[in-house]
Amino acid sequence: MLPVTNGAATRGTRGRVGSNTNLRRMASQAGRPAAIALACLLLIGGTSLLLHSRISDEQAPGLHVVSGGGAAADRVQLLAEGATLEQGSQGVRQQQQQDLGAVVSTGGPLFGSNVKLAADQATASDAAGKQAGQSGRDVVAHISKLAELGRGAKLDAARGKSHQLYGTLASSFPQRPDPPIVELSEDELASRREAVRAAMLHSWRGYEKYAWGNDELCPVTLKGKNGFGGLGATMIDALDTLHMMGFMDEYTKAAAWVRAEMPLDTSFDASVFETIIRVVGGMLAAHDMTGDQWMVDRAQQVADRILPAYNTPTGIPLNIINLATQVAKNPTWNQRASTLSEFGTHQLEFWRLSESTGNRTYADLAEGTIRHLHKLMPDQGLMPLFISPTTGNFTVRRISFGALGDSYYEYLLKMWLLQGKQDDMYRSMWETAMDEMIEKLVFTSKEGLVYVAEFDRNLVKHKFDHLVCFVPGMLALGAHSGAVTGAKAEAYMRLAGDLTHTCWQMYHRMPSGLSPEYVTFTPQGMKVGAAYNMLRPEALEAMWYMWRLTHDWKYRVWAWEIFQAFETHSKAEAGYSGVKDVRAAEPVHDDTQQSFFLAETLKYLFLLFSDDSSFNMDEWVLNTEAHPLKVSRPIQQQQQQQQQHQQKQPGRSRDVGGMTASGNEGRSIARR
Ligand code: DMJ
Repeated sequence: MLPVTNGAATRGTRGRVGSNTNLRRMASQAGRPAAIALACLLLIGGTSLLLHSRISDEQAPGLHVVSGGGAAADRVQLLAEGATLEQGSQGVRQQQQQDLGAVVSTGGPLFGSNVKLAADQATASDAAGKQAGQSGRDVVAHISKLAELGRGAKLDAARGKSHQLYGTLASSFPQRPDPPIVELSEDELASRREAVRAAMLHSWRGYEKYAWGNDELCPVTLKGKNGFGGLGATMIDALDTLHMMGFMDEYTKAAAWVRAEMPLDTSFDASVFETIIRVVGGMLAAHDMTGDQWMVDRAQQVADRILPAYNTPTGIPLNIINLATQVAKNPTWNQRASTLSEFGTHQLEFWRLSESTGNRTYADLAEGTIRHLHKLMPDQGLMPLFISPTTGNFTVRRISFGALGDSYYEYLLKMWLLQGKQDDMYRSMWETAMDEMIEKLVFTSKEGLVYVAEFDRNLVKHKFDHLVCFVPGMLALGAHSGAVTGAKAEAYMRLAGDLTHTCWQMYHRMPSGLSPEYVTFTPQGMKVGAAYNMLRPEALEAMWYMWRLTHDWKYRVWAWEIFQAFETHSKAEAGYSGVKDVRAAEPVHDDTQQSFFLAETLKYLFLLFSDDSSFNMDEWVLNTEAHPLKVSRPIQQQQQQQQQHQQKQPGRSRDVGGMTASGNEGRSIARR
């Protein structure tokens, strides 16, 4: 067990969303001169419209899939930015801070929805706050109009290109009536769980029959493929879901493969991030659920092969490592920089591995990178996407809660939770980031959909990845767990609800009922960006957290509709497949069953139709691949709890903290 500090967590007080000070600050940021500057910027800004660019987060080594020709422009831009910043390396940090500061001050007026959100929180008696909010809204309304004109002009210019990229299928979809919200009986809930279990079994059987030991199943051509280092990503990703759902024979067979056959020395350039979240995380979760110590041993063997990636001048790890030769590198397309969402998503797994092995190395290495960011940008929450592992400085100014950025923010909150709320650095970095996100990147579309935009080279990009749908679950978890409290927690919950609604609309408005990979928001409304669907989990993740924390039945209704769309359009002869174009009423399969479909998508669906005792959110934390890890507690608290538990339950074999114990005794998750 790692030593843990016993000091009480201190709570940050800065930037309270609902406070009068903040209202006034927001309103003053929405000042007229800055607003006019921004409008001019938008009107005369660069001609390259990047709304359709996308670099995939699927880090098949060296294979950063680019979807859409716009990504070429994105790369050119990254290279140019990198070059410029390299030249001025001495002033990089200062420059970035100035730039961000400038953007904040000029970007203020556009953040109308944020001002509105803050204004809405003002109490009726708080006339000063209301007045400030109102004047902010007036300025915002004026400037938003100008900005929209600017965006409209650029969109017109880009329209021909967009049609080339995405064909002539309609890309904008009208609202459809919502389904009725009906509460379900226990029997109906049980039958929904059963339907999800059947989907899991269908996915698993396909993998077992045609792709055993491979990373993923090709469910149409009926074969396996390896994109994650050949460690059997699906096998390991599926372990805890099989266990939760009570498929014990299948679990046992898969676990035996992990123990005896998982190959560690295939010469394959593996993504460090994917290997940690899927393979190391999957085995640690299996350990935490069953107590099988050899799972930790296997996780450690894999982690040890990855550690050379940390041998850099700054300790910021490289993205890719060959598991056989242990030679690590970064991709060339981003100037050999390391990626925020990748090095920022090792912390949970490495912390838990250190706890389980008694070897601090893993936790210290992973934490070192976050401490580096904290030192580099002590007052800033939003972090750019790429950093040089050699200089330790950022190489771009791009900020995103989607691909390349997402799970860094998730892990700030979850590290605070996993460590038993002991280290306030993580919590306060998370709170600052959330406040900055709300202030700078949250918008409401013309049709009333709330979304989180991206930021790139002094411009806000009104692009919303399906990946960003993890944000509402994270906000709700933060509010529930006390990472923020009072009016701010309420504001976070409100935003979480609004964002979950947008994520739901991304499915509900499509002819197939499946969400595209990303949408853009234009003056004409929500439009499809990249039309494919990869069976991603984030919207269902949001719905699960929101169901659990509000008990509003609409989340179960929405989730069920999404599940039906998977059943209708994604189910293949063996397993489930992604689809190429969600705008088609009968979309074509892409022949890949992503391993996260078993780890995450089906797990969240199962939990959505299970009762609350199925998963204790205070005692378990899900990693970004939905693998449950056990929360650490201060040693005193652990001892007290053990004593109480033994007094109450003398016959019980083992406390696994409210989740599945092997054999499913007591408070089990693994019930139909
Ligand atoms: C998963 O591998 C993880 O959730 C990751 O954080 C993001 N991408 C996929 C799911 O979409």
